[in-house]
Amino acid sequence: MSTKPAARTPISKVWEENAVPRHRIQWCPGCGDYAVLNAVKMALTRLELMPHEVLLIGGIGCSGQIRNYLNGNALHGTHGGPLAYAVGVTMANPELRVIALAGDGDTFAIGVENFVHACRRDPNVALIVMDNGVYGLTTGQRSPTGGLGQPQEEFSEESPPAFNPLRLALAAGATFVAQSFSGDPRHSADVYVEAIEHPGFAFVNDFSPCVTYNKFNTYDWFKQHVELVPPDHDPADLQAAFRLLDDFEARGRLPLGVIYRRPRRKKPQQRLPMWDHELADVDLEPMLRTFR
Ligand SMILES: Cc1ncc(C[n+]2csc(CCOP(=O)(O)OP(=O)(O)O)c2C)c(N)n1
Ligand code: SF4
Repeated sequence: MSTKPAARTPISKVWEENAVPRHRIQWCPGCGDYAVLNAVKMALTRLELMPHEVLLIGGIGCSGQIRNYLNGNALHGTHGGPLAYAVGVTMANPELRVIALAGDGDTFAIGVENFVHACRRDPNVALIVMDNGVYGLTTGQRSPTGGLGQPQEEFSEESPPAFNPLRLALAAGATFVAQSFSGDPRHSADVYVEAIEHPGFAFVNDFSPCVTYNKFNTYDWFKQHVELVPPDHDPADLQAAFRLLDDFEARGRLPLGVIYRRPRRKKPQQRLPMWDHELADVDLEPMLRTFR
């Protein structure tokens, strides 16, 4: 028998590999979510986090599948629920890096109240939204961010104007607001690193084209409309963040990068007492005996 200690898999290898073989990934070829997957892997590798230090929480949707393909501990929540679970987990265990990975329908339609209250409560959670403007999994119904960039003199009940998640996040009190694009996963990874390191609620809206159901907001369309946040933008200035959004909107452009970041004003988070006493002091033997 070898006396050599078992070699530990280096962190870079842990995250590099998919948790399932490639043929079991269910996304359509070309879906933007592949680039989000790669960018998340790059970010976690760069942060040198081990899988047990991270909890990945997915919602229901094509986007929610992402947590099945990553090697970390994961929880598959309900549609609209990833942030609710994420807030609960971080209250119970503030040591964990909690990352919610959600769809735009998930976050800005059914889950919008969770989004607004996460912005104002500032939990230590990073949220990455895979924004494709449609409900991909249920075959392409229009989501709140649907219609982005389409001229609309008038609108109907079914097709109201596109919702702007960055403005809502800023108005609701989020302490980190950023945007990225699946066509540039290296830039996305840079943004995710900052989001995951942010001590508070960090929201990243990642444009992740649905190649099957959104034939307007394609990769080419995004390439023509995205533009990096200028280097002289001061992300610590809330009014400057709103001005930046006004300026980009007036020019028909979509900003990529960190739009707003401010230190949290919140008192250090306390671990919620889940039991009257610590489990370490409880004799579990009598209970376990009943199962033997
Ligand atoms: C409570 C509830 N309502 C509706 C559904 C049906 N449903 C499943 S996924 C989905 C929308 C998915 O769209 P989105 O969140 O944008 O994610 P995508 O599939 O585009 O990544 C809906 C409406 C559900 N599973 N649960
Ligand atoms: S339906 Fe759209 S969002 Fe879903 S996997 Fe296919 S391309 Fe991606």
